[in-house]
Amino acid sequence: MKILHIPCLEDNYAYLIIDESSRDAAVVDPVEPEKVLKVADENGVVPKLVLTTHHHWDHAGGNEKIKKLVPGIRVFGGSLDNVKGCTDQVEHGDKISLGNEVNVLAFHTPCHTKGHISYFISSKGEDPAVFTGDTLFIAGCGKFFEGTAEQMYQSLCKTLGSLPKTTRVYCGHEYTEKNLRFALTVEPENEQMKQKLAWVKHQREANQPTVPSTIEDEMGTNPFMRVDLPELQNRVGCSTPVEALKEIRRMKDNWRG
Ligand code: GBP
Ligand code: ZN
Repeated sequence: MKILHIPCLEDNYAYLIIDESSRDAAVVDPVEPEKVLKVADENGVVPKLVLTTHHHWDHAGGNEKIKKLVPGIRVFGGSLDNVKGCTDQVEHGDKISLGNEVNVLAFHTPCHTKGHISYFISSKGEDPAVFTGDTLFIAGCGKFFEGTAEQMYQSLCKTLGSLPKTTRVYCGHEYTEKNLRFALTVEPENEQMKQKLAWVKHQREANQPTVPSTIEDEMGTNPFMRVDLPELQNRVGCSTPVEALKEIRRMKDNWRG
């Protein structure tokens, strides 16, 4: 499979996923359908599926338009999330196939929104990929608009944290540089974070994305995924993973970097 980034709006990413054997394609959060369809056209594919991570307009706001531009396209989205233009509601564990070789598995990852879905994509002989919308960002996580720290802990550290370490992580926004600068205020001596920040600055200066990461990388550099570590809990004055997650989110919400 091939995965292409499509920068949209200020700092959003839509993605085009192509099954090369059948030339079938899916798009994740196509908020600017014309941009996405241009990339699809350049690659000789017409998308058959839309995978919507959550109901916010900067993710689902292009669904009605892409349905007009691509008649028959199916629009997937979380059943608890009131996704615009949704034709197929998905629940945790639902499977969708793309072409002959690509399988999509839906995971309910609530908290940023109630019905947020992350899509895990696999194809034989390749490292899998997960599209995490605004639940897991590279070195960060989404704001808790419609859920609790308990839910975010389950979504981030259990559901996404149990995926294979080599899983490539594709998130909904380019927030990595700011996230890592914040992360270093929590763990100033984390060498892996420092190295990643240097790479991220280099990428951004060259106008290149910092996505994808991997689950393994996130375990080393994402403070919100590191809350099981007692030393991190101590550092933020907490004694459980959920308390630490809540506290680090509160710190980030108040941080003016
Ligand atoms: C910044 O600090 O750089 N631009 C600001 C942050 C996701 S988008 C903007 C922000 O708050 N982003 C959201 C978030 O979760 N950020 C994580 C973080 O700052 O650590 N959105 O566009 C946001 O979800 C939205 C749309 C929100 C509709 C509510 C509704 Br309703
Ligand atoms: Zn959002």
